[in-house]
Amino acid sequence: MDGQNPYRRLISALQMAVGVLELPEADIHRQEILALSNPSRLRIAVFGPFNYGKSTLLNALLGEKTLPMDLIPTTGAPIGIRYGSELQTRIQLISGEVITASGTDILREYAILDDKRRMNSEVVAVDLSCPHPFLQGGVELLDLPGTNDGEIQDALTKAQLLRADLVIQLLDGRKLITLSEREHLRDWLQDRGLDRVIFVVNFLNLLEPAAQGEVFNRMRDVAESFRSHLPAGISNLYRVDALPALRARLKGDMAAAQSAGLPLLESALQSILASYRSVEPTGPPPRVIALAQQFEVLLKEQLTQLTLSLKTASRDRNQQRIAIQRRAQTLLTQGWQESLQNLRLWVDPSSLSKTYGTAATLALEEERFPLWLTQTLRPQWLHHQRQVVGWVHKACEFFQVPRPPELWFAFPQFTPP
Ligand SMILES: Nc1nc2c(ncn2[C@@H]2O[C@H](COP(=O)(O)OP(=O)(O)OP(=O)(O)O)[C@@H](O)[C@H]2O)c(=O)[nH]1
Ligand SMILES: [Mg+2]
Repeated sequence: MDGQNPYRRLISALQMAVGVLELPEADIHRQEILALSNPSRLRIAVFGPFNYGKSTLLNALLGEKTLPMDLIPTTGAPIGIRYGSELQTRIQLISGEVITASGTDILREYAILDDKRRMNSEVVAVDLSCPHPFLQGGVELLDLPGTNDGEIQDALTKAQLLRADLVIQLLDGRKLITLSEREHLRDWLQDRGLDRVIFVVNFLNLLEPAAQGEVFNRMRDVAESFRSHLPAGISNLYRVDALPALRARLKGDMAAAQSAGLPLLESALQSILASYRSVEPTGPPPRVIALAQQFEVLLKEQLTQLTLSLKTASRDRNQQRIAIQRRAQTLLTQGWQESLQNLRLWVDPSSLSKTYGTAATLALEEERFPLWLTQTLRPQWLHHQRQVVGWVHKACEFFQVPRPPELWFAFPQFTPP
């Protein structure tokens, strides 16, 4: 650990938080921290309204129809694509179950929107492994659901965007970018500290050739007004015709791919990634800050719960102590009262004369009354007294209070008549 670098220190603190919170292996935060601990992992998110060709563009980059794409709003969960020796899908469900399947057909079952444009609420994360060289060395591509298609989707997409090192913002060449759309871009990206953004204009191929240049220039204004933080000499605006690019890749047609704009985007991505890799981060990027904030909330919740259970435990302990003391007090008082009652009964003149009358008379007659007193009556008297005093001492011991001064009754002095 580099103790001097605040970014590395933050990552270590977050790693510790994963342990403290005892997050399960499937937890998305835990995975995120593990990914951050591996500094070579760089995440590129493709972002934009639905049907802008995000999934198509990613498929073109991967050279395969890996991701579901359709004319209707489609992508129903953020899909992470990392390097792996085989094309495989891994779906994590809210129940903790993990489904792995070869290929990506299973995405149609779990990662597309339903007919009401809702996400599958059972799905926590969707990850693909794909043997494409572009992903080698720790690049992760992220296909996001379209925005403006539902509050929950938007919130999820926002969270995912913060995890990205680079955002590819898709623009639709067929549509004019209105002022409100510019504001939307600012809300989603710039105001949230996301400045590593490149714009890709799609669908220009559907315009008349004469209009294409004009539209692209208008898009340039949009891109220039957005202060992207990119390596020197790298433009933040590209034209890619996603579907023709994908078709060209599927056919292996280099020239067609070139005219669809794909290689230019690819080489820009490579340059950006190389430049990010060469710089050791000194301060945490927005996504790490966002993650740290989420952890702060989780840790605070944990702290509140622990403080509460600590308070409850100490209150319970206190109540238990009080209950034990009450019980002891009752038993001690009962014992003491019984012993006192026994003493009272014993000293009662009529019971004394009933028990000892005959023996006392005999002792008097035989002139051994003092001896009888010491050997017979006095031990009985002492026995009863000890019983009473014993309870008082027990109570003192239990309640940890000093014993009272000698509790003693003098044995009456008898002078024989
Ligand atoms: N003609 C033409 N069609 C395209 C182009 N790019 C994408 N499409 C089509 O547009 C539709 C939407 O593409 P997707 O890639 O599914 O769009 P998306 O942005 O991923 O959509 P969501 O996942 O729903 O947010 C699909 O039918 C694509 O075939 C293009 O450059 N030209
Ligand atoms: Mg999609």
